[in-house]
Amino acid sequence: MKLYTNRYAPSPRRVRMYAAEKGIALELVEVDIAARAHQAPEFLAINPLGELPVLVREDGSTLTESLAICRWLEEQHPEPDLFGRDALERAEVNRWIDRLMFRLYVPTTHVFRHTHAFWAGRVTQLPAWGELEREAVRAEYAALDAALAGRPFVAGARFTMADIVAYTSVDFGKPSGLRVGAEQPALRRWYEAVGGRPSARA
Ligand SMILES: N[C@@H](CCC(=O)N[C@@H](CS)C(=O)NCC(=O)O)C(=O)O
Repeated sequence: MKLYTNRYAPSPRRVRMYAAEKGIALELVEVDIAARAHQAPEFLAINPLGELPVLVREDGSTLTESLAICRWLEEQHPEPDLFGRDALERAEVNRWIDRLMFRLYVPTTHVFRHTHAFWAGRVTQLPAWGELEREAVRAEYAALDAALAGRPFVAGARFTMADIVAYTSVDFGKPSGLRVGAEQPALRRWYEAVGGRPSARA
């Protein structure tokens, strides 16, 4: 299977990290966002939204949305389980995924889009909005720190998709100057532990 991806972007990274944890081999096709290759007619024919990632299945059909891709792969490759082994664990993993997508990932992308030089001239930037979103991200770091003080991983005792969503989002804060500080020791411990997994380099 082929994955249209970009090495710097957090959404395709979610899928690469997930696939690495599962041992699923994907043929990576790099799409250069900086060169606007994702807006070229050839790529828009694959995903009219002009977004990454896109999975191309063995039958040639395509699937977009990083979480839909991972959930589809999970059904084909149930082990090792990353979405929850029973109803209760699945609910907890999904609760964290939904929360983190809204309260961590999206605000982190807003900070990048509205305050970073990369997007200057590419989109209309509203720096004040970016700074407000920076505060939202910091608040979610503090909430994650509190949650992780009581358990090793985001959704409980073991590594799941919730950790992939959290890790790729926190890591994507770096270009915008967002950092996990010493005042958040549980978050820092978790961030370093997850960053040490081979899948973090995928
Ligand atoms: N909800 C989508 C988000 C996809 C998305 O926004 N991808 C970004 C990279 S992280 C993208 O392709 N951005 C191109 C652009 O904004 O022009 C997913 O999870 O796959």
